[in-house]
Amino acid sequence: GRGASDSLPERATSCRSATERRGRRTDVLMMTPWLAPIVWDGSFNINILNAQFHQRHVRIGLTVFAIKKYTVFMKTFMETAEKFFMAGHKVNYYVFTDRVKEMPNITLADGRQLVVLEVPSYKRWQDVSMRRMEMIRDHSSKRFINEVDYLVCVDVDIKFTDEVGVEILSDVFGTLHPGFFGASHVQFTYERRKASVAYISPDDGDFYYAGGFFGGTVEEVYKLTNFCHSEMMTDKGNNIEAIWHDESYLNKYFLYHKPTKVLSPEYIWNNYYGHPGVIRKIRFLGIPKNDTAIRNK
Ligand code: UD2
Repeated sequence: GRGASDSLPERATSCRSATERRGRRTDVLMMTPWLAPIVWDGSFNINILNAQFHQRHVRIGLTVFAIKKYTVFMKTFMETAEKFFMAGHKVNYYVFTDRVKEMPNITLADGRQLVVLEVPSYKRWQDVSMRRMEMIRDHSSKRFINEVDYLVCVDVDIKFTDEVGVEILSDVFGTLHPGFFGASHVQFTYERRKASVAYISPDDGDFYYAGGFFGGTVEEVYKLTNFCHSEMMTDKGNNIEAIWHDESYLNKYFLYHKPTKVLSPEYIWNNYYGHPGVIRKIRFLGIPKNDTAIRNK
């Protein structure tokens, strides 16, 4: 048949949005089945978004944990965040650590501050990773709710390599794990043992979300972390621990509480997965580490 565009009058063509005229992304999924945006490079105009969020005087909290040897990642983390994370906005860094003395001394831009929160450490690295949920929850109701509008909760063994701005902000958001964004839901590494409350049936699942980058309003992050921590405690009581720890419980949460925005793997890339063409910008990049040397010490 004849292509529809051949017969379109000039007027109709000009109804396309500016984004479309500049070249809409047709190579990636831009919307979840429940109509939440999936944030890819080229899907937003940062100047318009910055103006909107400045009008609201938005305050953002970035939570990160540097427990035991992981303090070595702090300097690069902070330096690259100063360059690329929410430039021009009000930012509080909330650093949870058991080694306050090892925190780097870095000059911060105007409107940004470092808040060091001293917390206990756990013997097993799995517990260190999982207990983040409890600590974020507790500080959300005690402190974060009075100080910031949104929380962004990330791993520390990562560096910012490009802009991460207000385009990520929404009521509750998760990030597509770089290892699974092209995979089918049966391949996702959800918890598959029914004995765990993190269990997800092979019939279910939308996406596989990374444990290392999620967030939302303080209220929503409270609900998310409270759910994950409670579910972990239930499993602990039954002597079972989900296969990917906090990440498994996070995936369970997002199955039943759909994120209002989903970030593309640009936001938590790892060179282990190469550099496919759909990844136009690598914004947040995992730092290779020797797991056995850095954990459990
Ligand atoms: C993945 C997830 C992570 C978590 C973990 C659970 C990504 C990129 N990362 O990371 O979020 O779900 O799997 O298995 O999706 N930490 C310390 N001290 C320690 C151990 C851990 O501070 O001794 C903190 C630190 O902030 C670190 C985080 O816990 O970034 C997660 O631990 P990891 O990075 O060793 O776990 P990994 O890389 O398997």
